[in-house]
Amino acid sequence: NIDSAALTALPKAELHLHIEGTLEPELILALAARNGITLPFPTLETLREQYEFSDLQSFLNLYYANMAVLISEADFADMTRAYLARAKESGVRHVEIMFDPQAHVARGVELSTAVNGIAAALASSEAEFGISTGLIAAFLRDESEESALAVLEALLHMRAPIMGIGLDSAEVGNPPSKFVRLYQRAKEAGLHLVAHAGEEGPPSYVEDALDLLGVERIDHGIRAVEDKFLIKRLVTEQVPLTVCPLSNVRLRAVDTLAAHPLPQMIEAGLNVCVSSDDPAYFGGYVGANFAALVAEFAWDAATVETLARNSIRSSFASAERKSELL
Ligand code: ES4
Ligand code: ZN
Repeated sequence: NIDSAALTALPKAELHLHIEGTLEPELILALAARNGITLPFPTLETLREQYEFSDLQSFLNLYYANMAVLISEADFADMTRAYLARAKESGVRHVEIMFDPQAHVARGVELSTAVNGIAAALASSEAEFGISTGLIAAFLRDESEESALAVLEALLHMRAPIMGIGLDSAEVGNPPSKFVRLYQRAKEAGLHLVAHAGEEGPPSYVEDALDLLGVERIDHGIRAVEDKFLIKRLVTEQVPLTVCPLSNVRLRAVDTLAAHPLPQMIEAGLNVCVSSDDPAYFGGYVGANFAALVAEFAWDAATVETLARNSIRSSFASAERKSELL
């Protein structure tokens, strides 16, 4: 069994992280006070009582409600800096951060406020935290493709410093086929392509994200294990899967950590790595995800090293940065 200091010292890339999901309850209340916002759950005690989820949607409801405290560039910058400080404690050396532009625009917050606030914190990340960064605009799959296209055009027009696009929010009933034009446009613009698939949705969504959207990475992908032909393909193509064990437990995508498919995914030769998803909501950052896995499965150093190395290899970091971290 690898000890926690050795775990932290291993260079890791976090490839599946929603920055809005890093808002800790304390920061939510501090930002609410700063902005004069009254929340439905205005105390730490009542807010914390809401963090028990039955599925993805029950979490998304709270996640979107809590975003109401993000008003100014400083709010977005403070949230991002707080995440980077926590990520550093987990030994994260590179992060590709998703944000949900449509969720902020829908609340009347300017796109530039969200983008500039997050970008301001990312600009000093290497110097301040030793963490290289990239930004990914994630689109809400329960909204229309037209809405996503309009926001993507606005991001391109303002030359937002994004490296790619993603697809998140309520999966079932919102298949990849809904977003073919969005992904075509992003590819034309030279952006990297990722999408959530196979979190709650069926294995066919994973296949369609690859074939219809051309994604380079799958976020989650755990339900791929239900389809042996798909597993074979994902192994052959070494498609990166960003697996989030504590998220899957808390959103009831799996019954228990012991029942999580990650060990069988590793065994099958899939290119898996570990991320925290929405760490303020799911019980911890990357370090806590690794610690829970090591405790549950009694992994040796070699298994953990493979997962950490996979995360760096599967990142969109420069070849130079990758070789620094490998
Ligand atoms: C998300 Cl865990 C998860 N799944 C889908 N969409 C999301 N947005 C934020 N967290
Ligand atoms: Zn996610």
